[in-house]
Amino acid sequence: MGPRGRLILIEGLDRTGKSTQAELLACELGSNSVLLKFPDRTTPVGQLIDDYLKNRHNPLPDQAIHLLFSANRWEAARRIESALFAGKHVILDRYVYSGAAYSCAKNVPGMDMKWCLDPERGLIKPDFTIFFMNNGHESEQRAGFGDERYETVQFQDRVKHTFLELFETWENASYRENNMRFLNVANKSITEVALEVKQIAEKCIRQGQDEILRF
Ligand code: ADP
Ligand code: FDM
Ligand code: MG
Repeated sequence: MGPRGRLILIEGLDRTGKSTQAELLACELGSNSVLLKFPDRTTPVGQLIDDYLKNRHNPLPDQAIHLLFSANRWEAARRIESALFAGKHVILDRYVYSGAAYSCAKNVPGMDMKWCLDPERGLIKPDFTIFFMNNGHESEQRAGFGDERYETVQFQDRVKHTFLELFETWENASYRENNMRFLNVANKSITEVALEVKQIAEKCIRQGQDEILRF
C-alpha cells in the first residue's frame, strides 16, 4: 500500500477567496485529489443548512443549526477517511473551525467554545490548515457579500476575533506551529495566492506522516 493522502484545509473569513483557491489547488493536484466544501449543500442535511443561510427568517434555534453543520461533516467522515487511505489528497473548503467560530460568535448563552467544539470530537483533523486573512473590510467589497445570513460587517468582525481566540486558546501550540499557516491575502492576486497555497501544500505532501490526527 502506498502512503496515505494528506488532508488540507483552507479556512478563513467570508469572501477571502477560499473557494477559488480550494478549486485551484484541487486542479493542481489533479485526479489524485478530492475537493470537499462545507457546508456540503447537496445532502439532505446540507439542504436544511442552505435554507437557513439563505433565509434570514428561518426559525431554527442556534443550537439546532450548529448541530446540523456538525452532522454535515460527520456524514462525510467515512468518505474522507477512505479517500485518504486510498492515497488521495483531500482538500477542504471550510471545516470544524468555521463550525465553532461562527456559532460561538453569536454569543448565545450556554453555547460557549467548549459546547461548540464537543460534537466535532473524533473527526479527522487536517494535516495542514491554511487560514486566509485580509486587512479590515476588503471582503465586503467583493461580489456577493451580504447575500447570506452571516454576511454583515459587525458579525464578520466578531467571527474574526472568535477564530483568533479559537486558534490561540483552544488549538494546541504544536499544531499551530507545525500544521498551520496564517496567510494574509490582502491586495494579492488570485495567481499570487495560488502559488503560495501550492507551495504550502507541496511541502505538507513531502513531509507526509502516517498517523491520522483527530479533533
Ligand atoms: P470565499 O470562498 O472565501 O467566500 P471566493 O473564492 O468565493 O471567496 O471569492 C469571493 C469573490 O472574490 C469572487 O468573486 C472571487 O472571484 C473574488 N476573488 C477571490 N480571490 C481574489 C483575489 N485574490 N483578488 C481579487 N478577487 C478575488
Ligand atoms: N458556516 C460554515 C457555519 O456557520 N458553520 C459551519 O460549520 C460551516 C462549515 O456558513 F457564513 C457558515 C460560514 C458561512 C456559511 O458559506 C457558508 P460558504 O460561502 O458556503 O462558505
Ligand atoms: Mg466559498
